[in-house]
Amino acid sequence: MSIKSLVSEIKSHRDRIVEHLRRQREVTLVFHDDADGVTSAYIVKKAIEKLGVACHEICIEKLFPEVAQALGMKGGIIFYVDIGSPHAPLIARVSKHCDLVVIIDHHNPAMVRAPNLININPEFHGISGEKEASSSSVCYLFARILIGSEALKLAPMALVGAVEIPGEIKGLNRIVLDEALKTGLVSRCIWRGRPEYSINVKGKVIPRNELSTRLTILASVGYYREGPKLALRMCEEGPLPIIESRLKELERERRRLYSLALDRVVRGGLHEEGRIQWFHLGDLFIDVGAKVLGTFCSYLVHRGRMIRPDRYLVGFMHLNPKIPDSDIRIEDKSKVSIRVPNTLARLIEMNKSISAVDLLTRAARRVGGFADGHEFAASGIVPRGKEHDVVRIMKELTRERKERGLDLFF
Ligand SMILES: [Mn+2]
Repeated sequence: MSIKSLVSEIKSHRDRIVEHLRRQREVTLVFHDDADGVTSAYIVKKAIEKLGVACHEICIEKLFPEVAQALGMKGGIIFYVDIGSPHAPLIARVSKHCDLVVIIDHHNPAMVRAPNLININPEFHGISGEKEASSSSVCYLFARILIGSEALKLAPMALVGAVEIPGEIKGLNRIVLDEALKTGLVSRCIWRGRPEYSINVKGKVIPRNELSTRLTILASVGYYREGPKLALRMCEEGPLPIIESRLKELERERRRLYSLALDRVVRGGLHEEGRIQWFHLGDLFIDVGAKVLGTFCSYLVHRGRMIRPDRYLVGFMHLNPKIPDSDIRIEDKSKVSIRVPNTLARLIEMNKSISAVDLLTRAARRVGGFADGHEFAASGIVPRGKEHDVVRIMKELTRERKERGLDLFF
């Protein structure tokens, strides 16, 4: 189990993928709305275009079943990058009409066997998708095998996606770093007092961390304002004036929305029920990507004096039904985010309280929604109008544990 085994798996699929690509004029490329997703999409797009096939890119914030289903009905070839592996069984089920579906991801994968589905994930080969391999690095490996040394020039962008994985650069990301250094487009630099790497994009040199932040802001805050397109363009052409001014606009917009939302939460918008403290922003964030709700919750946990440190913080907002660059709509849904303040985090670490992801996944499922995430942060989608049921179920779930004697501190 190693990088060698990941390489031989990709090699084993290569001829079949090329054969399928040669029969198509265009493929659909679905990617996640952050820097890892954008750089993954950029790398795969360049490799596919090299083979003379065009790409139609669709950026999504979550793997909505409606999106997978609508794309599956259209058939053809679909690539999912930095998204999809955990939902491979669902994708397989709704993609039966497709010639080929290729998932390249590093999130915890679910195993599924379908004749037209390829699920490339480092976790299947004993490589950690949280510590050693970003999705961009796996996509780079894929491109390197698909088009050979022509892919070398894509290594710097893979290194930008790998910013998502904190700490020392190791495993597959390390191999990508070595390849990126060979291009002469990557150099060592000091960033915030630490050794880091700068990337040269069309003559403009920029620390990879800053490039990564900008790509994420474009794709998420700018989600409904052509942000994902501009982010892909930034991978090709670097920080152009038009992109820089759009970024300033988005930063301003985010600050404005944060202060309106904070106002609402402070002025009676924060409700407490059992161990849940929650708020609902309605349509306030409807024109920015739903990821902004999660970052706002994190901001509240760190800065908001009204937030109790021993309770789950839960935020809701109405989800904009549009999926940009497609005719797919996600009607009547709300986005929910959950964050864990510090006192509660210690209890979860000691196994004395339920993790954010378990709590939200169970509550969302009960109302016909879905969720994913980690111990201290998670998010999900629920039917609009079911928000208060979600709160009530979470209240019950946290109380249940107390009665079972797990929460010694409450
Ligand atoms: Mn990722």
